[in-house]
Amino acid sequence: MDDLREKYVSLIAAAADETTLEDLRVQAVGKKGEISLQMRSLGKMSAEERQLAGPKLNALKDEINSALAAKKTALGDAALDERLRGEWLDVTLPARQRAMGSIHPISQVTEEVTAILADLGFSVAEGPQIESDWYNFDALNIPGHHPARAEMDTFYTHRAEGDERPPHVLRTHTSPVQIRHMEAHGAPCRIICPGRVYRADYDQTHTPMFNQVEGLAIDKDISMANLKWTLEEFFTAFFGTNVKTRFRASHFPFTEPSAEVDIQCQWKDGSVVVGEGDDWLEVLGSGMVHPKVLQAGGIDPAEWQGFAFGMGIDRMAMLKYGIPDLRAFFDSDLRWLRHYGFASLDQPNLAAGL
Ligand code: 2NM
Repeated sequence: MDDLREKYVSLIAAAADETTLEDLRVQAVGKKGEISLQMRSLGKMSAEERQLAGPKLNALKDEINSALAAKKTALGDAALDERLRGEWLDVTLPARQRAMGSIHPISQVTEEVTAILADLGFSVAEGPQIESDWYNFDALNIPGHHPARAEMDTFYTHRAEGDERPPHVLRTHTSPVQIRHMEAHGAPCRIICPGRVYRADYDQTHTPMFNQVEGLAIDKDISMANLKWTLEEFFTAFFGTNVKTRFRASHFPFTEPSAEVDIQCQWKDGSVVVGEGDDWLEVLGSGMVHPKVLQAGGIDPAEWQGFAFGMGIDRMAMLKYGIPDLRAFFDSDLRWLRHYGFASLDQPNLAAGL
């Protein structure tokens, strides 16, 4: 028995893995194991011999079983330690480099303009980019023969052969959204309509698609004074400095009276600085909404009046961020986007001073 004990204790101690250990278990205390065979031989012994050998064999069996269990635990712990060493992760290491996009200046400036005008009580309205000619022209007091239709270099869609209805157009301004809003919600109203507009024109300062924001405020006592204050608040917030404005009498079919608005600026080594100097830069068209336009929107011009304005987002972005070429906005040149783009986690808000 002592030989058996010594043999198995040292074999178990030396076992390097769980398979070896299991083999040892079968060999020692399995059904046909050495110790089990010894136990079976107890039956052939005399009563005295059995009384002596029985408890010793049982004790040996217990001892080997607990040696097996202890070794099994030790092997498991070692395996776990080994795995933890292999799978160890340093969470303080810097993260892997990731390709990061940037916010396009047009998106950035649209958000900035929206934030400022939202703070002044305007909410955003949107509408289709493909419009009927009624919403794009007629409702805005631009009849079929009006030169503005030609001036606007409109993109027309095709009608099926034999379909005599006037073709749809790619909207040339976002004003149709305002007509739709008047129809749906009536007066009073304060909305801005940012979005893409289309004109068949392409040179240094024109692209066939560009972005516009138009504003509309309708109430019982709205005047040009409200328009002037709103725009001056807007420019001052947008450019982050006091900006003088100049209103010049102008003409649009959809407003009467109409004004083009210039902002104070100065030319410094070939680029323009807003808010200082005594030059002027035209940035916006505006006026009091024409009674016929209110009527087209289902609003009674005897009861209500309103101001409207429209400006180019792309141009405002160029002015604020010193971007020289309009066409580069739509080239999808990654170097340009990285240079002029904005961090996605650095979005404008009024509390941060935009
Ligand atoms: C401009 C200039 C002047 C304008 C008018 C309207 C509407 F639909 F309310 F009549 N929306 N926008 C407007 C007026 C737009 O853009 C240069």
